[in-house]
Amino acid sequence: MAKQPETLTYDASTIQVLEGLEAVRRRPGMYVGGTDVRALHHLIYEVVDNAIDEALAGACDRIEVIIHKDSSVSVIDNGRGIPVDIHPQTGKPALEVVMTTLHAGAKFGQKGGYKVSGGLHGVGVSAVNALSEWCEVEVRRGGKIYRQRYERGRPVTPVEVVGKTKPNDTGTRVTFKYDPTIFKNVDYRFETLVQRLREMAFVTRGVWIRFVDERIEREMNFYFEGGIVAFVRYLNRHRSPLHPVVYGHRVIDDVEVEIALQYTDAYTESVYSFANTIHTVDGGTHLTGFRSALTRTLNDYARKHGLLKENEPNLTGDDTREGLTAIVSIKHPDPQFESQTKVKLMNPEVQTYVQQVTSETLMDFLENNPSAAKAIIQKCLLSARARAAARKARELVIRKSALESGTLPGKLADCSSRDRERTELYIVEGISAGGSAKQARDRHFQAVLPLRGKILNVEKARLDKALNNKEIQALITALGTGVGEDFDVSKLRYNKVIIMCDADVDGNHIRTLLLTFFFRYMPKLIEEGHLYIAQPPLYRIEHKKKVWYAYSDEEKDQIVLRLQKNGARDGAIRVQRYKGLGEMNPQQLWETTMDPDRRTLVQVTVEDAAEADRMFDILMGPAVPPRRQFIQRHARHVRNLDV
Ligand code: 0RA
Repeated sequence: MAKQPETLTYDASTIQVLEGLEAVRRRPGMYVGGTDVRALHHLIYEVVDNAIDEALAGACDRIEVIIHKDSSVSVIDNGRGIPVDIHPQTGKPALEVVMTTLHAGAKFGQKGGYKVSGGLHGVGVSAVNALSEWCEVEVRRGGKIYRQRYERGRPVTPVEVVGKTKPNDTGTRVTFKYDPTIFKNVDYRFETLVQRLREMAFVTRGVWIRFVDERIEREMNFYFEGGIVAFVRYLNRHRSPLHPVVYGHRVIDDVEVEIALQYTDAYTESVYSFANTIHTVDGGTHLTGFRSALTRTLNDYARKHGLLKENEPNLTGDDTREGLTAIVSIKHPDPQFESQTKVKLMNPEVQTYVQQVTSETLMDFLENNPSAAKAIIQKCLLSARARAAARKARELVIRKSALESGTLPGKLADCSSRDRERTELYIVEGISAGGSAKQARDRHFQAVLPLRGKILNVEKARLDKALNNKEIQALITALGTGVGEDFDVSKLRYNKVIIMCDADVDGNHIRTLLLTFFFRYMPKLIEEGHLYIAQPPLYRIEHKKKVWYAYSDEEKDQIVLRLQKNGARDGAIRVQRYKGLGEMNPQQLWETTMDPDRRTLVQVTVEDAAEADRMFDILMGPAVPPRRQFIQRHARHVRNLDV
């Protein structure tokens, strides 16, 4: 059947072939990704890929891989067998062309319904041949057994008929010994091959792969009727699944898409993607499509069924991957890989296809299995919360180290005394009020830290935002205590920390924010009675050059009534309502709000930590009345504290 020349003649096509194989030997990196142990294994994968291609074409259901004692390898399949008839363009047997010509693999047999191929862009088995010290191929086809031998890629025998077999016994046996002058100091690893061959068996349902390592006399057999569903079950064999494996399968535009997924109570993600049975280690468009569909579908379902409340943010990709085990496997007639080593799939259309299959399959499962759906969503929510907590803790650590620099903030007008029993820090809202306070204070024992009100004056400012705020950071540094777990009250630089804000809405907000901050990050400061709220007067009452201050409406009414009883004319009593600290001159500010002999301070107290936690919600909640109640209930008025 095949032409059998007496001697091997070197014609033009032969020279081309030799140049091609020489190129592979000179630059193995371009064809198998190098000369290391990974590339060495690649030789086996390349031949097995060809056999798997036969399986994908429905022509093969049995593959054997045998590592012999001398580290030569046989890959045996029961596919159609490499064609042996004369190839018209070269006048040579197809077998020789396939084994010696680059890009002559799958493309060659396209007419034979050879649609899907994992082969290396058709570089294929000829590259393995080129990198082998010797190689022998035996083909069973058309009732005959053919054989050819090669050394370093060159044929050293013609394609010969070496025997007979039954017409329906077809297949290929490739035996090769890697070239030790190219692959130095390396050898095959049993475990690496076991893993890869197992994967291939999983994603090629119904193929039996037998693996024998004669060097160590070990044998493994892989056959998975369940395909990738069995793969997911296998990966989860030591974990506790939350539901049965979800499986989807569809062919869209000649691209076969298969997905299988299952959540367990674990925290790790085990998602593997395959393209034409090749494990795409770096993922690609199929994996991207799967992930985006997964997150979107879970969010859609969770919203629709009220498992995610309106005020809760969407689950993120990270949230939906914890505890997830999944296989995404696609088979494409023309796969585009990022590199020769086939680790990342690039075909853009595949993303949409996988998205479609994943969304439909998963939504269908969720709608029909509400209790499993609930378990999955709850698992995702739990991981979202854990992630948020971890992030906060991390940010706090970063912030803490930034705050431990020890240099006092520039805006702080410190006091001269270091007598911790007497010193006070006024935290003042607004730059102008801060200026007045600096002039009004007794600089011997009173320090002033102005805070830019506008920055903090965000309605319901988030606490973590506040912690990132430069103003709050200045405050922490000024106090000297550190924050959170590292808070050390013995390092507190002042005996009294006094919040001084306007008595208006803005002042209320900033006070609430500061209180919340202290509750959360410096509860000890409150427990040990160091935190106070200054009480600027609401009214100034003047009569005949004499001045009174009132801190409430009732107090104002009482003063006015007393003056009237003493015969004061209405026109002679001047009542001024203070809208803010800025309306007072330094002298007035001193007399009314800062002079220890005349001021009113509200001491903030907290009974216990549990109580403080509840208060946090009250303080940060949107409703104003409970917040006001809180401040009234947990603060006690102490007039003339130092008297
Ligand atoms: C070219 C064309 C066909 C099959 C193969 C090569 C082939 C290569 C290898 C390598 C190892 N095992 C293999 N099995 C097949 C198509 C054959 C046809 O159409 O009949």
